[in-house]
Amino acid sequence: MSRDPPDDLFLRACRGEPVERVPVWIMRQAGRYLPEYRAVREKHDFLAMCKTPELAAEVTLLPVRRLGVDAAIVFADILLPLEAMGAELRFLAGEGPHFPEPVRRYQDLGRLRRPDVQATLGYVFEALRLVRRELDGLGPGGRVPVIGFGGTPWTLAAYLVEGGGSKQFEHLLAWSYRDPKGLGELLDKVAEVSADYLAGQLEAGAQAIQLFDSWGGLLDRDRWDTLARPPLERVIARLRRDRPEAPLIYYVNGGAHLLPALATLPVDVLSVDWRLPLSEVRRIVSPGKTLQGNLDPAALLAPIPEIERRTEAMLAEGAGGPHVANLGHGILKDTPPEHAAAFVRTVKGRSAAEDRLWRGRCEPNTLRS
Ligand code: 1CP
Repeated sequence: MSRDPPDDLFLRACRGEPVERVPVWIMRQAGRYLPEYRAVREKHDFLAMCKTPELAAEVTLLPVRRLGVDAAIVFADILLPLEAMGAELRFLAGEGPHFPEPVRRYQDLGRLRRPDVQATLGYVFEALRLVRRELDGLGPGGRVPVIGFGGTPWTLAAYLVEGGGSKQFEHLLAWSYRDPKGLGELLDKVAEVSADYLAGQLEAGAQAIQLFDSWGGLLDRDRWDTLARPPLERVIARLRRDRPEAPLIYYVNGGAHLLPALATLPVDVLSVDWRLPLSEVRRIVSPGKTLQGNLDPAALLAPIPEIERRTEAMLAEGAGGPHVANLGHGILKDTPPEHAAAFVRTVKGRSAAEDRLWRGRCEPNTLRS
């Protein structure tokens, strides 16, 4: 049975099927650049928002209504399953995520458990169910699919070992050279829980999954293949087995040197940063692979005519095969929302007047009424 929604352009492009035009969405589209997001965020802390399904669903839908993107992405965070495994997680104002007790050595693995994901992360599943219900109620052009997501085992381990974000990731890299087998066990544990969590998201209604490998680019190609790939492939195999029809998207930041290895990763879509033009990525991977990306997020800080020009150039670069338009990394928090709208409008080939008309049809339809 097909679970595709009526506006399934994005899913068809992911699968490399024929499409009327290139679909578009924006990584971190529900975040801090939106005044509506900041208004909700003023009243609730970030983790509370993630853990309150009504709020998470409301925020998920903001960019669908405001920008007319072709997919929603559930409002959550890649680090939530690590908290469910027993690692205390805090989000410090202005500083991002923090694990006060990082996992730095083999002996620390005993502190991590394999949780029941329904009991510990069920709030994300509930948010997905609410999002699906709301999207089904929107008009034509708004009944778009919802993407679930998680971090790759390597990227999740990076945060858990460092205790948060980092410039050099020296604890992680030191462990990887000192005791690759021990670190491998951590990656396996994280992979197991990630697979349960992502399978749960698909079960709850996510129609595609994006795997964020934000720090995969720290590794050279051989070490990516031996350390990062095996646990990632186990996650992929589980999702393929459970729900073969759901497209899988793999995103890497700073990973141009990994492309020859990524060409053989069993995913539907390769999502890349802006550092190589899409035509060159295609030459390295394969002409038939769906590519996602890859406008430089900083380009959305340019004047609107320049955004339009660069977006057209990106579309031309991607035209050699299936393409989902997006940025090369998350949208920057100082991006004016009208600039994000210009990006989406340009991909859709719409005028500003048509864009306003569309938005008028997607009036909020509040969840808590
Ligand atoms: O309001 C706030 O202060 C919180 C900011 C914020 C938001 C809006 C964080 C903290 N996470 C999120 C949501 C989020 N995170 C989404 C929501 C859906 C969307 O609209 O796209 C997604 C997909 C993520 C994914 C995520 N979280 C990644 C992978 C993508 C990437 O940027 O490379 C990573 C690395 C994280 C960890 C994280 N969470 C938050 C921050 C600031 C960070 C980065 C920490 C760092 O490396 O310094």
